[in-house]
Amino acid sequence: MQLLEAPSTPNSLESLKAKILDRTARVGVVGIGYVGLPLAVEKAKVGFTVMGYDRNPIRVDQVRAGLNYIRDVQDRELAEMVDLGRLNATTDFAEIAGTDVIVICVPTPLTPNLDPDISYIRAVGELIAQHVRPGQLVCLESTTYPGTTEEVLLPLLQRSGLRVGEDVFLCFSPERVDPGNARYTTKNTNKVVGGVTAACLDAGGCFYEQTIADVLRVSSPRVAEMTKVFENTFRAVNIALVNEMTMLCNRLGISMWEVVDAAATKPFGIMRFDPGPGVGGHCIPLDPFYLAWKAREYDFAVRFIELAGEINIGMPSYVCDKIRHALNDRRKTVRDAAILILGVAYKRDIDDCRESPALKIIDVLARDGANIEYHDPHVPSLTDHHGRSWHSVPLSQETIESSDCVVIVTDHTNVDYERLTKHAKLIVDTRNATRATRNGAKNVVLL
Ligand code: SAJ
Repeated sequence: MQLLEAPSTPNSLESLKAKILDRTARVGVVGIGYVGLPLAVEKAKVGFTVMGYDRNPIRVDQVRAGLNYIRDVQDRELAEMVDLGRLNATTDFAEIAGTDVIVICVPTPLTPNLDPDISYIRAVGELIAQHVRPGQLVCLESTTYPGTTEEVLLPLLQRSGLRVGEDVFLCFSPERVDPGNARYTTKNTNKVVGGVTAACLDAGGCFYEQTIADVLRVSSPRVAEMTKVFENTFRAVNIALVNEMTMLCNRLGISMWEVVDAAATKPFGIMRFDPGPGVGGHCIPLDPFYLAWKAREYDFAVRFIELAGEINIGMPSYVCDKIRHALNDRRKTVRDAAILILGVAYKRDIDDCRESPALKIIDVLARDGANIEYHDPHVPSLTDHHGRSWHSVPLSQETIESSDCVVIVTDHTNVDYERLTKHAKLIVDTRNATRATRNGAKNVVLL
């Protein structure tokens, strides 16, 4: 779809850009989570006055008190922005309705049958539409299927009678946050932005260029939406490929871990992915299904997405089979076995358990009658899918030695794998975390 060519009224676009350039533009961020809070702090740091909006009063109170709750945000920077009066938060949408730039960073989950749930986007769109005024820029950042901005948000804004591209401006710019990545942050990860009209794109590009050096302006919101879901589909498919190759290599008596290391020496034409116990987080397991859902509307089956999902979703069960066979080889059953799950976060060195494979592995082992404990230095406690509370146990010598099987599900760096390898009866290592310490030990079984 080509950009609509509605000419913008010079005063609205130019005055908005002038406010952005001289930092008098007030910014509203809807959703101050792992995407919204880093964005809010970065905008405040370059001089904007930012108001975060969230339905969660705890988050709002923490921001107001200058207390950080997102690991990728520097505590000191958030506190400083709050002290300077550049960053605030509210649970009252009316307090951000009048801002000049509204950035939407709300969740885009899936329904139980893997259909997109854009109810959060729609709800915010309705709120914005009730308050929208001339001169505003609305940017959607939530990962979603191509078409959401123009099919869902655009009609809502147009309901106000304002002309999108003349009075009010609408863009899509995907978030590219990699939780726990210290090298690439909201500040230095280049940005893609697509506008409903040329003027929308001009306003959106101008806004993001105030905090990010490399902003790529694309021809439409759909291109920007598709870019994001393609990026995450690329990851999901390649993770599934390495997982499927691991299952094959197990039958061939080949270590896929050694194959991955060897293949990674090729300086071109390949990108490293590692086998794992499954795919967690709130992006990779979900986003590709947004694209698959939209494709079905066009009678198109994205078979890679379906197959990758099938393989990745099946990995926790594969891990449980590995555990079952490893115990069986030692004349033990899963039933009544003392099993320690080491690492429950969905990936290393973070504290997020959403969609974590560990939770699925715990479900299966508990159903089979195992006595389960977990240790995760980043996750002191958690509530599983059944509402049951768990608490991380200390990784003591006694805990290690008394476990019939230690399952490394997340390879946090701050764990003593040498001590673990030395004292555990049996380790099922789904992350090759013991590569430097097992030295041919017979008590370690790799995925
Ligand atoms: N995983 C593997 N093998 C791999 C890579 C990942 O098993 O080789 C697993 C991880 O353990 C984890 C899951 O897949 O359980 C997802 O890991 P991830 O790092 O791909 O996903 P996220 O959700 O933490 O962050 C990703 C971003 N990560 C990277 O690009 C490295 C990026 O794709 C997106 O910006 C982000 O999702 C998002 O918000 O969409």
